Amino acid sequence: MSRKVLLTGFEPFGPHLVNPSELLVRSLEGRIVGGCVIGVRVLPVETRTLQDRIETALREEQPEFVIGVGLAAGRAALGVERVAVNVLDFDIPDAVGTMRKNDPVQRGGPDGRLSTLPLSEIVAAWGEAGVPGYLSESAGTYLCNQWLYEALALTANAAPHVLVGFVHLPALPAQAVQLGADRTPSMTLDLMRRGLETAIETIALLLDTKPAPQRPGDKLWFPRGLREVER
Ligand code: PCA
Repeated sequence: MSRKVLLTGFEPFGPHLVNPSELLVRSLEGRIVGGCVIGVRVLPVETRTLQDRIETALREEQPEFVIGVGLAAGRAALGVERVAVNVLDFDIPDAVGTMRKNDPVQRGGPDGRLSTLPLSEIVAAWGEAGVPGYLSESAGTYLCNQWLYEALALTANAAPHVLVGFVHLPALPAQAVQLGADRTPSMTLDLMRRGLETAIETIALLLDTKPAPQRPGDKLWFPRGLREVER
């Protein structure tokens, strides 16, 4: 049986007319990579609906792992994020005008949540594949950080286990031209795709060799996210 992976990208936001994360995940929709069938969602950059959209996608797809992808214009390479912080502090409003300053993602939640992807293995695999990529220590305090925090909260007690992580992308070459080539590093969509495929293959291989421990009787998707806790 093939594994299932969920990839999410984001719609364009702020000054950006395109979002490479949307183009990237759409280009992989329905494909099989590393024996994994890829399900895809593209999410609007809306803070109030983000948690619901992630939860719905997880319920519908029931993936073994999920990778969120977003644009971080100005970054020089792919960055797999180590941690999400319990902070929302926007520089610009979201796509529907909501601003959040010094707000928690989850009131009373832990200060940080750590990605459950095999981070060092992914970075090593990028190196071997010739894809520039690194381990990033901050996903920021905007929607991508919120995505990682919410997805980790929603899956914290999920059975079977779901691995969760986030990859930030640099700008596309055409965006670098628009934003100022002297100050905007860029990467082609093809190279980004090779990077994401490499990450998926690495995670799938790891799951093959080290399957997540299953607790007896754990058969169903069982989200115990923050809303379940609050109920
Ligand atoms: N990047 C933003 C949100 C959506 C996206 O693609 C971020 O880095 O938070």
